[in-house]
Amino acid sequence: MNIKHQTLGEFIIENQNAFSYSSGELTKLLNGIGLATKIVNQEVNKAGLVDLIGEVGEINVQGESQQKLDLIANKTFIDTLSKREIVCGIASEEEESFISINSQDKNHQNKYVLLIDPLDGSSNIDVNVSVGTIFSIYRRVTPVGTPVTIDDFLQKGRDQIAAGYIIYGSSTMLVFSTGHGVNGFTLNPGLGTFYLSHPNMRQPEDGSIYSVNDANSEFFEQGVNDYLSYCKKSNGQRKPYKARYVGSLVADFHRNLIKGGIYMYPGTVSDKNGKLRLLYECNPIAFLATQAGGEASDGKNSILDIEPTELHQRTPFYTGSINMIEKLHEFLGTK
Ligand code: AHM
Ligand code: MG
Repeated sequence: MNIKHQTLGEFIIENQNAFSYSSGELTKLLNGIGLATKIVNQEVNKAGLVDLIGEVGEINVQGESQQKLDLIANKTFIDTLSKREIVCGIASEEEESFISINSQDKNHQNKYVLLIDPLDGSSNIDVNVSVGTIFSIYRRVTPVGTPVTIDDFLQKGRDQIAAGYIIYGSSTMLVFSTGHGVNGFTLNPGLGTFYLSHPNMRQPEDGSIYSVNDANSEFFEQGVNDYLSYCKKSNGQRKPYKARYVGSLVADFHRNLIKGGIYMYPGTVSDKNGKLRLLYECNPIAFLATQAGGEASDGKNSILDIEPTELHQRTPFYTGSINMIEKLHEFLGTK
């Protein structure tokens, strides 16, 4: 088959045997995510047309104001996946606690839990800049047929079965990995079909883009600022790196994945663990980065080795081209 014409559905069926613990369940789950994505995509695209923009006024569990599309995306993913009984539990960045699905039904044999940031970078919605969805899938650690517990969600990133993101950008793309490389699919909006457009994505080992909220630099540790000065300096071999930061992790990561670069959200003096959530944002992106030949760390260790202790835990986050992360670690003294 000509790879250019392969649909998401065909790709999933063709690669089913490569999925860990394959039983058709992960296939259903990925198809369910694809379906929910198309619904959310329609809403995101309509945002400028109808009165969907603006804050609802509610404050989410992180203490941030939620916008309508956050709520719509959250509900769409939860409804689509729970009604189809594809997963046994869902944890969302927008929900205080995890949701147990059909926990009373002893016949409910589903093995997977989903962790999701339904709409990341949502402050960009009302200015028409790309936003994204990030998801992470684990095999439950408690017995099937029993209610899920917090232990099913507090797993190390290294134990992810699959992870991915959707970028609602100039095109809508679904990028995911089941532990056998990273593949990207682009939505044909006319047909409502995802096509394999970026097979076997690899992050260049070197890059010349750095993505960070530079305005916070007075609060960064010295090593981070020394690395930033290094990025901004030319030398005999190269020009200064390019600064690119739109404030949507998915968009900034996607660019750096394709072109080569580094994304940073360091801790600050007051917020030692930075802003990003380990389970909903950092682990899935770290899984993809390493599957594509890149790296992700908290400044010392691999993100994927962190033992989570709470659902909404935050961590400093650095991800990108492997040689750039290594250079950063030199400046941080953690090489
Ligand atoms: P959110 O989950 O509230 O959308 O926040 C996460 C986002 C990331 O997508 C982005 O990289 C970062 O926050 C931007 O934060 P800042 O505005 O502090 O630079
Ligand atoms: Mg987020």
